[in-house]
Amino acid sequence: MAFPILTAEEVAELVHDGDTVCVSGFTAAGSPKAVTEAIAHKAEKEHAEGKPFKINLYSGASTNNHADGALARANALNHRSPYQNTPDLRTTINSRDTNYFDLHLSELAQKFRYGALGGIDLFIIEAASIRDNGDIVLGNGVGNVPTYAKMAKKVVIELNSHVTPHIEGLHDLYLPLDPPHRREIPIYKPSDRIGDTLLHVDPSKIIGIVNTDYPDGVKGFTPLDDITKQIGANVCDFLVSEIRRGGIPSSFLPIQSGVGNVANAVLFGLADSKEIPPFEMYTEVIQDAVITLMEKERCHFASTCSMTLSDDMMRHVYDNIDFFRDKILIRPAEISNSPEVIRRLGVISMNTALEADIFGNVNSTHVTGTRMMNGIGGSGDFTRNAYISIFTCPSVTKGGLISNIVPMVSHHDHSEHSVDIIITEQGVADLRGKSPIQRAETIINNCANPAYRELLRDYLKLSTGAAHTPHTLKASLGFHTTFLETGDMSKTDWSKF
Ligand code: 0RQ
Repeated sequence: MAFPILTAEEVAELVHDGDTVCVSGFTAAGSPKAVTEAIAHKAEKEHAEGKPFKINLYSGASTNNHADGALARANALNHRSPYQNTPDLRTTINSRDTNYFDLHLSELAQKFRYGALGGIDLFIIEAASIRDNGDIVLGNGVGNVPTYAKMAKKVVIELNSHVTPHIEGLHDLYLPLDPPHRREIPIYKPSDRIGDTLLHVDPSKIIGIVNTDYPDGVKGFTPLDDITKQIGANVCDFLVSEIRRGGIPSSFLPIQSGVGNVANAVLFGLADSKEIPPFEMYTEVIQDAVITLMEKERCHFASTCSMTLSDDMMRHVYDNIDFFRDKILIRPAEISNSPEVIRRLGVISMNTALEADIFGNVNSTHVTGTRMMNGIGGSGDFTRNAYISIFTCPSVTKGGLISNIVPMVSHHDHSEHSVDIIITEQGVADLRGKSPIQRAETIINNCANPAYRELLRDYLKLSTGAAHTPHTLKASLGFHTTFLETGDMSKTDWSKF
């Protein structure tokens, strides 16, 4: 069956106010680029005529400027899940023009299959190639593709000639059964292949193909600064000390690493360490550093949900795809982030906090407890189930006006029960086996910036009477309220609370 060739605008005409649209990919990798932009233009036209037009958009993680960016600028998003990192969408989320459902990434596909989120009107898939029977070679990211393909009423393919068709074979697509029939996901090491390389789509649902030629548009990294390098070095020192004392097997364990400059610094630190053997990753995103480490034979395998690589690095991988063919598997988000598999493999998780409190709770999402930054992403999937869960952040932000170690986090994403280790450029706080007051002493002494240590110690002294966790509720958000009033947390005066 030859599928009709459509323009993005022709597809957009089939989308109506209130429709639920799902997209392939995970981060900018593998997310569609043309149809979403055409839907945004349609929304602008409808709004200009005084007509309502908003869609519900579901993805694997964040998308890109062509999807989240364009649709947010057109104020065309009603519901959005599970993750985003686009400035324009951040604005419509915080103005409450978009209803954002911030969710653990492993859970969205099953929430759809369990019927919690309604049906899917249109599914847009970015593909490297398509066969007449509807079999598709996906692009650089998978996300929730198998579930969306199964449930969608209509499917459109964005056939992106920028993605090499030789990517075929890197994907491993697997759809678990739903309870009460679910069995274990049979992954016993990161490189276990359990599913199909091709996505099978019922050809009768495919309305056509839109031809595109776009890179994913992932930006390269800024050079590492002294703070990120020191955080990376502290993570490596911690992991080496764990290997030495037998806490981590000498053969090492698979690692998960979040996104951003700190994550890159940590990976390069691991690569340089003489005592850490070549390692495997069981993670959701691989960044440029992983490719470099594979070529240096420091990382020998990565199970991921996407290759979120800068455009130059992506081209390098395409040009050398046979080298990477047995080193990378790209899986659906509910498999890459499966709590069951993460727990079984003993994954060491490394994610970034906006702020952590002295008792070990972490806020990854809300600036001063109210404004959404990005979302929880996969950090909770990994943290809660990790062999050792690590959070990193600089000790201060905005030139020291904000302490990232606070008396009480202003929003809770990861609780004291899930967070094992906190690391800043100041040092390492190992929270395992410690009571709240012991954790507070360790975090203040080892991780807080010296400029804030006395203030944090003085906060603990405010607590009188019997208290397992010595909070003083009326002062617990004193750092944040002082920052909102004066723009400087270090001006906190406990006598005022
Ligand atoms: O602001 O952009 O104005 O400079 O937050 O902070 O230090 O650049 O760190 O880019 O690694 O992001 C937690 C947001 C960190 C990210 C978070 C300000 C700071 C800066 C960014 P500017 P940095 P990063 C894998 C796992 C949740 C999802 C996750 C994140 C900006 O890592 O979204 O882990 N994590 N997913 O100045 C006010 C504070 C602040 C603060 C930093 N305490 N108060 N502002 N900033 N701390 C990926 C996926 O799941 C797909």
